[in-house]
Amino acid sequence: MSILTSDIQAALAGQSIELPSWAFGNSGTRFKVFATEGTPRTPQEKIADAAEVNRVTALAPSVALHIPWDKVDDYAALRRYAEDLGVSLGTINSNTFQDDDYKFGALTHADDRIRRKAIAHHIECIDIMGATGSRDLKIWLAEGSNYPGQADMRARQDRLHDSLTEIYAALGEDQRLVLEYKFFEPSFYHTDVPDWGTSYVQVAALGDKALVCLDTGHHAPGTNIEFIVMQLLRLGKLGSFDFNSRFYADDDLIVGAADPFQLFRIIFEVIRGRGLNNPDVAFMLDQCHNIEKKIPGQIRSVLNVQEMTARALLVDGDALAAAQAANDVLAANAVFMDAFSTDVRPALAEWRESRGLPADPMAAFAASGYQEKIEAERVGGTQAGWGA
Ligand code: PSV
Ligand code: MN
Ligand code: MN
Repeated sequence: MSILTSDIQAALAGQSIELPSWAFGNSGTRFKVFATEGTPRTPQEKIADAAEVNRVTALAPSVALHIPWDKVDDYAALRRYAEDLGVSLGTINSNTFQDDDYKFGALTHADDRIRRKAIAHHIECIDIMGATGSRDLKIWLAEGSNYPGQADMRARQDRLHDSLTEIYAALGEDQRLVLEYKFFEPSFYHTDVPDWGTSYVQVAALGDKALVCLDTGHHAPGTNIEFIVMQLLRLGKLGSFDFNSRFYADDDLIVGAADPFQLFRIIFEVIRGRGLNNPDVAFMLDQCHNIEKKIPGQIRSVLNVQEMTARALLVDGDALAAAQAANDVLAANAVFMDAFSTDVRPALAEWRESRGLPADPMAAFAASGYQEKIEAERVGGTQAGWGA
């Protein structure tokens, strides 16, 4: 009998992870953007690549877009194109970080003309959401200051609130806004939305359709991220995840690559807080594949999430509760570690096959010939994105 009980299998079958369109484009470090052969030249080609990840895993049925990186004339047509490939268009990410006007801020800018321009961009994103059928607008702000005394931090919070209030008012009934925090970069002294507390305070002031986005790479080293996950779920304010992993800063590496145990702990709290397969909590990746091939990089990523989800579902909740109630520190920790230390890969492979999926999605993609085909076909031109 499989170690994956029918309840665990049902939970795994309900899992879906949104892929970022920009993971398929060329991206870079601050120093160099390496071109990868076969890189998409259009938003359509990025979506086609994302659909491949879903084809071999059944884990990734939607694709997030970044505006203006994925700007097209006809978003309804883009939606039909995606749906024909078996995926939907998901979160719309705004972008106020690549325009000279925003050197000193966008939604917090002291100059009303620039602030209005940034608000208008977000309202345009909401219009796009109507055409793409997207529910969520994700806002990450590259705003802050580099030197003490440079900016009136308090006035900027007030302007941020005013700007977000206008954007919030433009949301449709079934649309939401998620505000992403990041503790530093590109500003190094202060950031206007540096932490979950600030994001929470700002979204709580708006209403029920405004929530927090937690990007796993956006915390200081050593931060207990699963505690934040627990708290936001407890408050009903965790709207979405941007998954990735990091060794040093905002590395945007493959989720689960740097610290699989951290991913396990996060997913354990998601399960504990009833956030798994809860439509109110979106699971997204926010990654860049600078030196590895991008489609296999995304396949590896969703499989890592699936693997740690299976392990977290194996935690014996009754035994854990009993050990916690008895203050049996070592027994409680052992229950936790037993689940984390279980190799679920053979059971997952078997389960995938039983559902008509490849037991080894990485191998299935490699054997499909898709990578060779795009490398031969896509010559010339790169899509806008990081480094472009
Ligand atoms: C910022 O570092 C961020 O995490 C935001 O989510 C952006 O939209 C994204 O990266 C772009 O990769
Ligand atoms: Mn992010
Ligand atoms: Mn980031």
